[in-house]
Formats: sequence, C-alpha cells, structure tokens
Amino acid sequence: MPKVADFTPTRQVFIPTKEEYLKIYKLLLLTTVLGQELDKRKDEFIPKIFTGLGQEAVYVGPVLAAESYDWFAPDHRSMGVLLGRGLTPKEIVCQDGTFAESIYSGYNFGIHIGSPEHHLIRFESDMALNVAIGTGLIDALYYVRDAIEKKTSEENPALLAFLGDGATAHGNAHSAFLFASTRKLPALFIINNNGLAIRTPVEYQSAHARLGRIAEGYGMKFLVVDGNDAVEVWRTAKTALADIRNGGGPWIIECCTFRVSGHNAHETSEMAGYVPRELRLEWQGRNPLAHYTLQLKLMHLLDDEMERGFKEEAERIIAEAFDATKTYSAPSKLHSVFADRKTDELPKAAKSNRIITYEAAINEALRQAMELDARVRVFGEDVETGGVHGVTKGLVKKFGRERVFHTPLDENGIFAYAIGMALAGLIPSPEVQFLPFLKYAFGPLLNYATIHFAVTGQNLPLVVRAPCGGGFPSNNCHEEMIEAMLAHSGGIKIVAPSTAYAAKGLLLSAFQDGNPVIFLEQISAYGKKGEVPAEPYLLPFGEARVFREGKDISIITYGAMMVERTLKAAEILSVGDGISAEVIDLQTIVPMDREAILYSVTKTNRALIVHEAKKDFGVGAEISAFINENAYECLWVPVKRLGAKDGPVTAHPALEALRLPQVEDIVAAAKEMAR
Ligand SMILES: Cc1ncc(C[n+]2csc(CCOP(=O)(O)OP(=O)(O)O)c2C)c(N)n1
Repeated sequence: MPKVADFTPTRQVFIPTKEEYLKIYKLLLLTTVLGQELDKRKDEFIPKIFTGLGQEAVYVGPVLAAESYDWFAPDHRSMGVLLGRGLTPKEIVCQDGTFAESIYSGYNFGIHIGSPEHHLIRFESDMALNVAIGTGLIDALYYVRDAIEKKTSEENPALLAFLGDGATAHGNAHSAFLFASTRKLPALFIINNNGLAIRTPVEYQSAHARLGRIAEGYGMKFLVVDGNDAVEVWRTAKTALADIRNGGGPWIIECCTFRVSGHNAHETSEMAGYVPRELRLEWQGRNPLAHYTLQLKLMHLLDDEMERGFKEEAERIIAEAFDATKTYSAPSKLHSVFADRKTDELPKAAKSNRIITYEAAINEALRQAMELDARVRVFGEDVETGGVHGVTKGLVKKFGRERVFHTPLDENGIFAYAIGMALAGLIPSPEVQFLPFLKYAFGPLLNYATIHFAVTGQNLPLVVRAPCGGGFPSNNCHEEMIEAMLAHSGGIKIVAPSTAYAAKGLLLSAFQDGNPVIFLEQISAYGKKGEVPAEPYLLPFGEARVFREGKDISIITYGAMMVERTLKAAEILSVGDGISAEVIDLQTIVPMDREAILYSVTKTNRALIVHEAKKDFGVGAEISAFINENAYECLWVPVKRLGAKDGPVTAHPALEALRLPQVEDIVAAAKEMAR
C-alpha cells in the first residue's frame, strides 16, 4: 500500500485568489471556444469529433485544483484537462485530424490522447480502462518514490480520473474503485453525469439516482456537485484532494451536468430524437462559461473590456490551431508493434548438473529477476502465500509486501493495474491463477497493452505468468488453452517453456524484454525435474529448440506436455518403424522461429504440428499456412495438425485421453504421412 508522506495543507478553506478565478475563466473560455469551433468545423475532419459542449466546467475545475505532480486519466470529453495540462490547441486539433504530425501520427482518433510528459494516461475507447490503469500507476509512483528512489517528499501525488455515467456501470470502473479502495490509493474519481451514454439514459446504468453513492459500497467518500459551476467543482476537488493527500483514501465526486451537443459533433442534429427540446434549452441556459462570466462580473473581477480581450485572445489561438492544419500531411507509415529488445549483459547459461523442478526453476527466476531489478513487482490472487500452485513461495519473506502482494479476485483489475505500473516505469509481473481466467483481462491486455507501443512509441514491459494446460481432472475454466486468441492480437509475446532449464532462462529473458509477455507455465510439469544452472541466464525469444534431429518428418510442437509426448512418439517411430522424426520445440509462439520451421521442412519434406490447444483456428493453422505459403514445393504430403478436439475441457482422465493428442496419435499420424 502506498503510504502518503506527512502533508500539511497550505489552506483549509478553498476560496480562489483573484488570479485563480481568472485562471479558471481563461481555461473555461479556451476549452469552450475550441469545442464550439470543432463542433462547427467537424466536416473538415476525417474521424468523428468529440466535444461535449456544456460540460467544460467538469474538467476545468479539477485540472486547476490539482498540482503539477498529479496524474490524470482523461475521458473522451476531457479537452479542458488536456489544455489545462499544457497540451496546445494546435496539438489537439492536429490529433483530431489524425495527421502525420499529430501525437500518434495517424493512430487513434479524437482526443484519445496520453502524454507522460503532461502526466496524462492515454485514454482508449474501452470506457474507464485508463481509470483502472491509473490506479496501478499511482500506486507505482509511490513505490518508485519510497522504495526505489527513497526520496522524502511532501508531494503526495494523486490520480484524477474522469468517467461518464455510462462508464460507471462498466467493470473497468469497478476494478478501479475496488483497487483504489482496498489499497487505499490517493485517487479522485470524477464522474461526469450528463445523464446519457450516447442515447441511453442514466437510469439504465444505475438503479440509484445518485451515482456518487457507488462510493459507499467501496468505503470511499463522495460529494455531489453542480458540474456546470466551475468554481464549485474546483472547490470540491480541492477539498477532496487535501483529504486524499493526507491519507484519507479515494473519493468520488459526481458532477451533475448535461451535454447540449451530440455524443459526437456529427450526431448533434439527431439529439431531438432522444432529448426533449425543453430540457436541452434549459441546460443551454446553464452554460458554464456564461454563468461564470456573470459571476465574475458580479464579483467585479471581470469587466466587458477584459472579457472582450480574453475572448479575442482565445479565438486567435484557436484560429491559428485550425490554420496550421493546412501545413499538415497525411500519415504514410505504419508503426512496429514491439519495442526493440534491450537485454542487459547476463552470463549465458553455464553447464550445470544441478537438478531442480520446473516449478523451482520458475521460482528461482522470479527471485533472481527481483534481485537484479528493484522495478520488478509480483502480485495476483494468493501470491503472498505462494499462489495456488506454490510458485511464488518465499518471495514475500524475502522482498516484503511492497513487492509481492495479494490482489482482489478481479483479473480485469489486476491486469489494468499492471499496465499502470508499467506506464510508471516498473516491470510488473502479475500471476493469473489459471490461463483461461485471462479472458477477463482481454480488455486491458488486448485493447491497451498489445497496441500501446504501436500507438505511442513507448514500451510497456509486462511479464504475465499464466499456469496452464491439462493433465489433471478439472474443467474449461482451468485448462483451456487460449494462446491462439492472444497471439492473434499481434502485440504480445507468448512463451511456452517445455523444460525446467527453458523455464528459468526464458522467464529471465521476459523480464528483460520491455514488451508485454505471456509466460505459459505447464501445470502438469511443475514437478518435472531437469538440469538448471544456479546463476541467472537468458534464453533468446524466437529461437526454436531442435530436440531431436531427423530426416523423414518434422514434428513441430510447444509446451511441456506436448513436447514430452512428441519426444516419446519420435522414439517409438525410430525404434519400431525406422522413421526418423525431427522434433522442434518452438519455445516461443510469438515471436515464432519461422526460419527453423522452414529449414526443417525443406529437409524432411513433411510437417506434422502438435499442440494441446484446439486444432481448429489454432496456432497450428498459422504454422500450416506459413509452410504452405513458403515451402509448398518441397512438401511431399499435405501438412497435418493434431490438437484438442472441439468442445469443452473434460474432467475424467478417460475423456481427456480422447480429447487431447496422445503419444499413439502422434505416432499414427507420422506413420501415415511417412508411408
Ligand atoms: C467498453 C465500451 N463499450 C462501449 C463503447 C461505445 N461507447 C462509446 S462512448 C459511449 C458512451 C459513454 O457514455 P458515458 O460514459 O456516460 O460518457 P459520455 O459520452 O456521456 O460523456 C459508449 C457506449 C465503448 N467505447 N467502450
């Protein structure tokens, strides 16, 4: 848990100074003018434009109540936050236009922007995902400060995370609330309750009229505020932040507001179909800028001449931002998916005759990765006590609960949290108890982690440990192999060590990789023993291991269970039938050693692929297609695949024997091909 340092608030009552009143005014004005102009000129842009006219105060208040060292998870209406953090209207308009010169040079549309420099966590369309990610990031900032840099500081940074009323219904939001409250994080959740999620009224999102009361279920504090009153939002955010910085835990502020423009600018004309005209007019009459202007004038802080001056200045800046689009170009370059791998100098594997289990090898790799790099943190359900498989045993004793900790039972939350830590510069290593439960984390992993480098050019190191596979009586939730689903996302490395030696070397490599990596640990192999050097060593990704050389058929496989069965089959083929099978263990599925496959198939002219996952639409289909596309002319028989039969995982061993490829199946398939 992050511990806030002693913090002495400099003020108890939050009344803005004259300068602060005017600062709020200028940002509200700039945000409003930019929104109105984007709305008006929407047809000049290729993608849809998101503004949310009438909601500007929800964002302007908190961003100006925050400190420079705070972090933000913006949503798709957060233009005021982006401007308040120092992004320029030019940068925003350029990004809206998806120009080559924009922040993401043509990747991602609208204000789906993040910027580490401005402490903005990239918003992705998966609603509230960056809010959940933000909880991991803010936790990591304290860990870096207190455990790595060991700095004493009165700066207790907070996360300010924005989400709409629709987003509050989503699991991402609840993951964020859950992690923030159980870990007592310095987080402020700001709900923009505009009563609508596209066209769905708020009563479909919550049975309770006051969304802020979600806080009560999580033991958080909350306040409800008029979201169109910029100063009131500012003051409420200041109040919450003072408490949060003082160790008071997370808060929710519900801002009641309304958007008087469409869900996107192109949709405004359709609003009459789902918003009564009178209601829209009423809210137009509560325009945040108009009201604030009046308020400042009544307080004699603003006069007509000042108002004119500020307005002209804002309009000039926005006009320049639009004029600049004439100089921009269309993007023409696709980005790579993975960051270049940076490996530290570690000794290559020495020869060793020390025998330990697959499980002990993984435990040792974790221990050594943590010793080598203080940025590594290990967490997940039950990991403090070793995890359900015992792989993290002893780590908490050695490294403490700051580095090894239990999490709530929420895979979506765990992996969003991990991404946040990675964004803060750590190397998180979350454990999922059984691979199929990773399906709950497809949002964070496949909508965010896998695309992050291509979109932003910033690497995202993540070492996901996923115990997997069959060999014990259970069911689909525990044993289904889903590596093909993950591989298909195209931005995550997948490692499948087949021996204790490979497990240690490949896991240590994963910590050096700098990209998201899924490390598949074969549960049924945990007790299998092998030679493993005691010192740390690395094994390369994308290098298959030729376990057994052969000349008649290439059997391509991966994972401890199928590698073991394939080796047994190769022995039977050799002894019983005189068939010389070459056994290739891919070791990593992404990247795949395509060269090794081609080399072998060119030599043997036959390819049999064996995996534990279902045959249909699996990794074997990819390998088969690759061979057909690149070595068709040297094939003497069609490529053949063996994999699990369709249907769910079965509990009884007799059914598993029917469902999964057995040694005899491999022998039979190879014999038929070699005939
Ligand atoms: C997880 C997810 N489901 C669906 C969508 C499609 N979508 C985009 S915006 C939106 C409505 C969001 O409503 P709300 O959170 O209330 O924010 P508002 O747009 O009202 O500011 C939806 C459903 C999405 N982006 N993410």
